[in-house]
Amino acid sequence: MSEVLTKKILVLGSRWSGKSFLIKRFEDLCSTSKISTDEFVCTTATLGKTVTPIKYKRNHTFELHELGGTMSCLWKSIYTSTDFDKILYVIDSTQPWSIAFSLEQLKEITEQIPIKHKNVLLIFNKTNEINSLTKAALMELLDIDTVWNGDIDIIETNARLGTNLTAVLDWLTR
Ligand SMILES: Nc1nc2c(ncn2[C@@H]2O[C@H](COP(=O)(O)OP(=O)(O)OP(=O)(O)O)[C@@H](O)[C@H]2O)c(=O)[nH]1
Ligand SMILES: [Mg+2]
Repeated sequence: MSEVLTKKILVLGSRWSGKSFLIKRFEDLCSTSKISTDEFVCTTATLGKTVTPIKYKRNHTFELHELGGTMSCLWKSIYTSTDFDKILYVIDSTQPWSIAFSLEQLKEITEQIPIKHKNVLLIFNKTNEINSLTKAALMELLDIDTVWNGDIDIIETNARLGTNLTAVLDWLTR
């Protein structure tokens, strides 16, 4: 019987970007294989860290470690003291003013811990909202091609509508 290894996933991103909402959606998807998009989901700002275990398909288990955006001054003590397999970095596509700072922060983090770029996923969340920027506009704004040499995976999601959630889970299994 093959052994099921639990991957530790660090979930970061500015406050209000949708980390907790996405995690709630992943939990629902993994436990019931469907999500109810008309259900009202309430999240509150995450203070410190939350750890959510999820089991995906038959043989993938993940621990999602979310660090709340309001406590970003404490992030370093956490991400440097634990080994994470992958990082999900959530960006709010409706808030272009917070994005440049977010990306600088992510770059700094990836220089401080031994994680390969292929294990970092940028999530453009809240896409398809009336005030969201397109992927092309975000990539230009973030200068992705220069800063990351095009060497970073990006998935657009909408936690409210449930768009591309399985694409993120599949990325985690790689
Ligand atoms: N319209 C829309 N709203 C979203 C989406 N994802 C999250 N939200 C909303 O954005 C708000 C913040 O979501 P959270 O998941 O609490 O944000 P967070 O990143 O965990 O925030 P912190 O814990 O403070 O760092 C909530 O009101 C969510 O309902 C989305 O895809 N579309
Ligand atoms: Mg949160």
